[in-house]
Amino acid sequence: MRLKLQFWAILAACTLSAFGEQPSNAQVQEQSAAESQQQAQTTEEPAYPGPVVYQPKVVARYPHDPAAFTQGLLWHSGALYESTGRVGQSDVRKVDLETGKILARRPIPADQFGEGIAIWDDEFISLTWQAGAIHRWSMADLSLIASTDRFPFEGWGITTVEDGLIFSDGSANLRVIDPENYGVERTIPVTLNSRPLSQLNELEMIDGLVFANIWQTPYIVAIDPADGVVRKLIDFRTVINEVQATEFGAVLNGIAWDAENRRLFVTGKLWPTLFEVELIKTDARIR
Ligand SMILES: [Ca+2]
Repeated sequence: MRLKLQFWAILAACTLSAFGEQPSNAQVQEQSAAESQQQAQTTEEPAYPGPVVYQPKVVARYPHDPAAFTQGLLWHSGALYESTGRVGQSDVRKVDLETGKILARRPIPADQFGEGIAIWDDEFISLTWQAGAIHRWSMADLSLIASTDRFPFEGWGITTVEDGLIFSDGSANLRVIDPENYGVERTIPVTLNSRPLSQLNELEMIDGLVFANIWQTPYIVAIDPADGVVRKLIDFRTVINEVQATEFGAVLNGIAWDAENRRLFVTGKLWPTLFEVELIKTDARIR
């Protein structure tokens, strides 16, 4: 009998596993892999419609401010730019990769909860969670250029696409917005194996796919913005186990891409480490 792995069951188990309460999920996956291998030898496998599953290989570790409640992360011109959350503690900052030192920092208004950050032209654009506020910051010195408080969505993650900005709001929809007036130009329902995938959080555009942290899980997915289908799923449990975060909110969150040198960086909220990783393709399947 085929053992079907239900993604949400895995997700629930993995979420617990990330906090050290549920050690058995890896065994479940191993059993599934063994069974599917055995099955492949005896029956005709239909074409696999799901995402290709990857494991991260850590190639470098850098210090990360353990007080940074990371909500947005990007790489630009030799430095990391990060936006952080929590009311009264939110800011945008320029960070030196090698040392983790904060090179410049600007506070987000104290009554707002900072969220994602993205580039548009020579500015950074940052979201807030429930304040309806979007801020524009100078690329030169992070000074505040303009703000609006009329954005009609929750702000979670944001990244840059060719025709605008794309943001998440915790739902299973990504939206492309006009970088000037923030009007919605296109809505992209996101699906994993034909099921809506919600909790989309921090974003990064990499080689034509929108990478997204799935909040409170050990997974980053890569979404095709043309149809919203998840093409890749990266399982970060090994990295999360290394970090051994104990605080409830200290989850994997933060993806940055150095396109010039093809380096992928990930970190988490309140994590002391930022990881440079390569993605290793596996035979694992999500059903
Ligand atoms: Ca990002």
